[in-house]
Amino acid sequence: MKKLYFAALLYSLTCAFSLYAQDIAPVIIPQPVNITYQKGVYFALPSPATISANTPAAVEVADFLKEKLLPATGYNFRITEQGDIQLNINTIPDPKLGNEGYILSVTTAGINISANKPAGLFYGVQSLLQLLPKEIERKTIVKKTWLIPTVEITDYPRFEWRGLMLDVSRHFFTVDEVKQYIDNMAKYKYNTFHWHLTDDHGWRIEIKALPQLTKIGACRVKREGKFGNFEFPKDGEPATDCGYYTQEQIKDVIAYAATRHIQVIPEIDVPGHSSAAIASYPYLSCTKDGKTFVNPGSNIAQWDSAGNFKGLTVDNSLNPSDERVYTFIDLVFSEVAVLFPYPYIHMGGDECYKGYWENDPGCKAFMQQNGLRHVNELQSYFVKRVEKIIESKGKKLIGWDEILQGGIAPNAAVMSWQSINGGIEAAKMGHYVVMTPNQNVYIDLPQGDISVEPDALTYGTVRLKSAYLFEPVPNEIDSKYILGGQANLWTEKVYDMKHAQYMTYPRAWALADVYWSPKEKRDWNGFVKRMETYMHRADIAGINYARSTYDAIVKPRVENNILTVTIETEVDGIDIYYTTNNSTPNIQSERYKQPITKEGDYTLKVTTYRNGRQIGKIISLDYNELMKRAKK
Ligand code: TNX
Repeated sequence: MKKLYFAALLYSLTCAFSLYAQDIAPVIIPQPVNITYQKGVYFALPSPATISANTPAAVEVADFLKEKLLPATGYNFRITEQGDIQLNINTIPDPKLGNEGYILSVTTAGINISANKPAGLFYGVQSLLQLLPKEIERKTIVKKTWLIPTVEITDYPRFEWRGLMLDVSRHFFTVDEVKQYIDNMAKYKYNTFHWHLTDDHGWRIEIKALPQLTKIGACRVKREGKFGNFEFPKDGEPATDCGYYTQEQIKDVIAYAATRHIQVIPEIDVPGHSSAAIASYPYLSCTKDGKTFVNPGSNIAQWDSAGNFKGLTVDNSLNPSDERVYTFIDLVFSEVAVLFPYPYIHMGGDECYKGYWENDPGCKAFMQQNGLRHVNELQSYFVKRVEKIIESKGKKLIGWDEILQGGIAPNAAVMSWQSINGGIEAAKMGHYVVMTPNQNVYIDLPQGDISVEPDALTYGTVRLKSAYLFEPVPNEIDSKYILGGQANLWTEKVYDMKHAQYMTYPRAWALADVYWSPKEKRDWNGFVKRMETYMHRADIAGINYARSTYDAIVKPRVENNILTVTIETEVDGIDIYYTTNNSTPNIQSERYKQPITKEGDYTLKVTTYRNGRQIGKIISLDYNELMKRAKK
C-alpha cells in the first residue's frame, strides 16, 4: 500500500514537473556554444539548499548567487563542503574555456559549475539563473518548486570586449541607476561598461586638482521639453541642473561592477565636445572669450541652406597649441588612472570642430613651427600627446575613429563608430579595434517607425534585426585585432532610466548573441523566440524594453509618378492589416498581400497581428509624409 502511495505521489510529481516543462525549457541569452538537455527531467532546489565553492574567489561568486536567489525563493543558502550547487575553479585549466568560459551541468542530483577563472564561474551562474523559472526575477517570495532543467552546457565567448556605453553627460544618471544598468548587463555576459563621463552638456567626474570642473562644469541651466532646441542660457541665469560623481562614488561603482566581472572604462572626451571643461576653465580654448557655456541642450551647430554642416557657434574644443591644455589633461588623467584599475582609458576624440583652430593665430603659428600642414595633423599631434600622457600613467589609449585623422597615435586602439571602415583601416595598420558602427549598434537611434517611437536622434534607424545581424569581423582583416564590440547609448534624447532601458532592450539582447555566441549559431528566428522568453522575465523584473520589432515597416517609393507602398515585418508569422480611408486598422481591415498602389491623397494606417492578436502599434502616415519618405 505504502509503495502504491509512493508511486502515485511520484507520478503526480512527475506530471507536475512535466507541466512546467514548457515554462522552463532551457533558453539562454546569449546562446551558449553547446547545450544539451534532457526533456522533462529536472533538479528541484531543496530547502534548505547548500552551495559549495572551492576557492575564495569562487566563494565570492557563490555569495553573488545566494544574493540573487534569496528574494524570490526565500531560501537562505548555506555555503558548505559538498553543496547542492557546486562552484569549482579548475585545478587543471581546461584550455577550451579560456578566461571566461564555463561548464554547467545540472543533473537530478545537483548542479555543478566549473571554470578556469572566477569570471567563468560567474557566467555559469548567470546561465543557471536564466534556467530557473522566470519568477526568480521577483523581488518578493514566490511559493513554488524551483525546477531547473537538466542540461550540459559548455560555453565561452567569441570576443573579449563585450560592452555597453552609457552617456551620463547629456542626461545624468544617479549611482543607483548606473548600478542597476550594470547589474542588468551582467545578466547577458557583457563585461565592459564604457562610461561617457564628459561632454558639452556636463562634466560628471570629480577631479580633485581641478575643482571648477564639477563646480561649474557639472551644472547647466534647467530646461524641459525637447532636448536639442533649448534656449541658450540667459545672462545671469543660475545653473541649477547639476550632477556628478565623487571619487568615492566612482570607486563604489567600479567595485560593484567588479563583482559582476565588468570592467569600467572611463571616457574623457577631448579635444572636441569640451564645452563643460571650457566653461569651467576658459583658458583651455582658443577663443577664451568666456562665451562657452555648459550646454543645456541648445543647438550650437550651423548648417548652410543645402543642409551641410558649417560650424559651431560656440567654441567647444581644447586648444592643442597651448601647453596649459596638456597640463590640464595630465592632471585629469592622473586621477582617472588611479581610480580606474583597467588597461584602457578612452579619450573620445570624436567630432572635433576645428574651425576655431584654423582661425587662431596661436594654432597657425604652432602648426608652422611643427610642420603641420592641416588641422587634422594638429589633431593628430594632440592625440599623440594625449597618448604619451595616458601611457605615462601605465594605461593604454582608446578613442573614436576620428583619431585616425592626420595619422593615428602609435599604440592607440580604435572604437569604430562612423561605420566599420575606421576599424578596418586601424586593424590593417595593426591597431586593436572595438567595433561600434552606428548603423548596427547605436541604441540611441530609433528601433522602429519614428512616428511611433519616443523622441530620438533620427540620422538613422537601428532595427533589432540589423543589430542581430551585425558581424564585427570584416572579411579582409585579421580577426585578432577585433577585440569585440559594444552598443552605445547616447542620451541627448534619453530622458530617464526607464527610457534608457527601452532603448537598450531588446537590442542589447541581440548584441549579447553577436558578441558572445559563435558566429555559426546566429539564427534570427531562434533569437526571436528566446527574446520573447526574456520579455516575460523583464516584465517580472520591472525592466522596460521595446516591442518595436513587431511593428510594420512601411517603405514608400514613387514609381511612374504613383506612390507605391511596400510593407514588411522583420519577425516571421505576422500579418499586416491596413486602411487607406482614415479608419483604424484591425484584423477585419484589408490584409496586406502586395505593394499598395493608390492614386491621390490618402492616409495609410497599418498594424500587425499574430495568431489573431494585435501585436504591433498602429502606424499612421499621411500622404505628405509618405511622399517625403519616398523622395529620400
Ligand atoms: C555622435 S558617436 C557622437 C555623439 C552623439 C551621437 C549621437 C560619437 C563618437 N559622437 O556625441 O551623441 O553621435 O548618436
